Amino acid sequence: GPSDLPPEIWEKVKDHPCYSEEAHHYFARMHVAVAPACNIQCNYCNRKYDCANESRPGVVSEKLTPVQARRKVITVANEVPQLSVLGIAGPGDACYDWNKTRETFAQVSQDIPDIKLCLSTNGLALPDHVDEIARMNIDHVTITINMVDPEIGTKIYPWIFYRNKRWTGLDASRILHERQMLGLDMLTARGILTKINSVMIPGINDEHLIEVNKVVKARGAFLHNIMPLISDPAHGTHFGLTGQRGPRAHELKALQDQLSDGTKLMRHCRQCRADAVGLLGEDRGQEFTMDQLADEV
Ligand code: CLF
Ligand code: SF4
Repeated sequence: GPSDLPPEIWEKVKDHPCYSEEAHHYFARMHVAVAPACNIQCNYCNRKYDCANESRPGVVSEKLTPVQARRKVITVANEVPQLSVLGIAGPGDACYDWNKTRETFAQVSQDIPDIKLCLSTNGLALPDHVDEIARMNIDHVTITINMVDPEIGTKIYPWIFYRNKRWTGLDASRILHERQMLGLDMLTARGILTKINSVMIPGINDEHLIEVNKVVKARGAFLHNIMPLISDPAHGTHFGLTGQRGPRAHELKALQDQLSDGTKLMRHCRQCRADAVGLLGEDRGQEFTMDQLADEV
C-alpha cells in the first residue's frame, strides 16, 4: 500500500496492474503487437507471447502498424473503462523495433495523454534508447533477465544479432549480459521503474535465479517476476523439441518463497499474450481485432 512506498513511486504503481498486486483487480492493461522483429534467439521462444517470453498454444497475435495501434487503443479506451496501461511487449523486441514502438507511443499519447506507457525488452538494444524512454515519460520497463553468468546463458541463447553481426556461444551471452546490466543501471539512474522477468528453466537456471535476484535488486530493480517455462513440443521451440520440461507448481513456489525475504516479488503474473486486452487473467483481445474496429475512429 501507499504507506511503505515513497509518494513518487506510489504514484507510478497505484494503477498499474502488473506493478501493484492490488491494482490488478481494478485496472486493465492492453498490449499492441507492433514490434515483430527480434535481435536475439531464446530457446523457449515462439513469438506469440510476451512480456512473459514463453510459449503456449494459441492464435498468432495480429500485428499492427502504429496508426492501426492508435485506432485500436482509442476503441479499447472507450469500451474498457479500467484501461490504465498501454504495453508494447512483442511479439519481437520493443527496443529492437524502436521506431515502431516510439511512433506508437507518440501517436497514442496525443489522444490519451494520461495513459501509462510500459514496455518489455530482452535488453540488448535497451541502452541505446533509455534517454528517449525517459523523455517520452515511459515509466515502466520490463527486462527479461534469465542469467547473470554467461556460461549459463549459452544454454538459453544460441545467438544474438548486435552491431550488424551475429554472435554465438559465450560471446553472445557475455554481450547480452553486459547490455542488460547497463540498461538496468541507466533506468535506475533516471528513476524509471523496472521489473525483471526471469523464466525458470529446471536444470538450467533454476538455482541460479537466486543469484540473479541478488544482482538485480542491488542494481535497483523494483520488482522481480519469476515465471515458469512453458515448453510445448507442438509449437516447435528448441526447448519443446529437446523435451526440456517446465517447473512444477511446487518448484516454482519453493523458489519464490526463497526469494521473498526482503524482496518485492511479483506473484500475480498471467503470462499475457502480445496482444492481450483487459484485466490480468482476462483476454479480450479477440473482441478488438482490426476488422471489428469502427472505420471512423
Ligand atoms: Fe504489459 Fe508487461 Fe507492461 Fe504488464 S504484462 S508490458 S508489465 S503492461 Fe504483466 Fe502480463 Fe505478467 Fe507481463 S501479467 S506477462 S508482467
Ligand atoms: Fe523470442 Fe522474446 Fe527471446 Fe526475442 S527476446 S527470441 S521475441 S522470447
